[in-house]
Amino acid sequence: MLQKKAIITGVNGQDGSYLADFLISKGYYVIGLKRRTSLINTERVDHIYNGEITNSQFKMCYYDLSDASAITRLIHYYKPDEVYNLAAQSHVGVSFELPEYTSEGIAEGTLKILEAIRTVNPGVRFYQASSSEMFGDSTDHDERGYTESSRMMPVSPYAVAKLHAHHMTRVYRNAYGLHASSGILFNHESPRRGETFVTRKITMAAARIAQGKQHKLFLGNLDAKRDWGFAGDYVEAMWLMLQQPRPDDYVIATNRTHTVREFLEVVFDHAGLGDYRKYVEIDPRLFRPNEVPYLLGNPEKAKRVLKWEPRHDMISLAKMMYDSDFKREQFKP
Ligand code: NDP
Ligand code: GDR
Repeated sequence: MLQKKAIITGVNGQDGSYLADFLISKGYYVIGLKRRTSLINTERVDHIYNGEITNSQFKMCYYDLSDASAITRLIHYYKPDEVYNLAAQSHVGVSFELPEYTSEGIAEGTLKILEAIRTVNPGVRFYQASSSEMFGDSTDHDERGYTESSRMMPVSPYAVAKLHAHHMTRVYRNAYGLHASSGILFNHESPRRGETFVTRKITMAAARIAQGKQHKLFLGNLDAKRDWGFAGDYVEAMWLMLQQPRPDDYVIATNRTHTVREFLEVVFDHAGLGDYRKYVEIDPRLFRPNEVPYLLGNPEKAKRVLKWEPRHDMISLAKMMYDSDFKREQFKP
């Protein structure tokens, strides 16, 4: 059987690195796309890059969301079976400070890839990293949470751009018959999560506090509710979407929601630090101009069609992340 080939944009990111691990375990040849940075930041894929499989299953190439010719050339040259579009300025808070940059990368960058696929080879299967942020402050859900057809009311530049890319993916699917699917993924975290997202910020701080290296943790809104899952579980759902006979949109979530405060309580309790309020201070600068107050996803369709189930919940995830950060901190000066 011919070895399948996949392009992953944003391979250095949290999801890109887990997806590369997953696809390599399935026998794929992975072309991971990274942007140029002044310092090397391939830490999340170094275990692949430095491993023995590099030549037969993994290669990295330069790419930027703004460069249509680069993605066209890469699709033409490597002839991938699948393209996973994970690259983005993915921090919601930062998108209020960099709205044009965030929006152009996500909205126009996705369109450039769709156009490249349509032009070079419409048979390439495409995955778009859509987001639960697109629901914004919509209240169009029942007690089981948001579904694929719930009304979306984005409240940040990031989420508006993601909604643009989400609809563009649907338009290319319907207009040109592309096998283009969007995963509406709710928050997913891991020991590889970026250090400025709230879960990782909390687990890193608790690990440092437990080792006497830090005394305070500054946070913003503790009342926001999120449906948190494990990134390693979610990349499998991305792959499953592209293995279906027909493209479609799927909500990927755990169907449990918790406040930031509850995440804090689980981590500080697991760390043996007791009441988090001894360490946490609220910094008004960390509040956003607009906030998504509540997210709960109903992954019933993914369970039924993809046979996908999350393996981790918020509590096992929080403990996994804290334990990993505690170990990592022990090796730092
Ligand atoms: P990360 O921020 O960890 O990774 C994003 C990746 O995109 C990074 O490798 C980054 O490069 C790269 N990137 C950013 N801007 C550009 C650009 N202009 N050109 C090329 N590459 C770029 O995000 P996640 O892995 O957490 O998320 C993956 C995708 O899924 C994102 O699109 C995100 O918006 C979306 N998503 C994430 C969810 C989550 O909870 N994690 C939930 C729903 C959607 P560099 O490493 O150099 O910074
Ligand atoms: P989110 O994740 O905005 O949901 O986007 P984040 O972890 O940044 O925020 C979650 C909630 O925590 C509150 N919060 C803080 N957030 C950060 N980053 N830092 C803080 O100090 C802090 N204090 C409180 C936030 O206000 C928010 O309510 C993530 C990203 O991965 C997106 O790319 C993705 O699309 C969505 O999840 C689904």
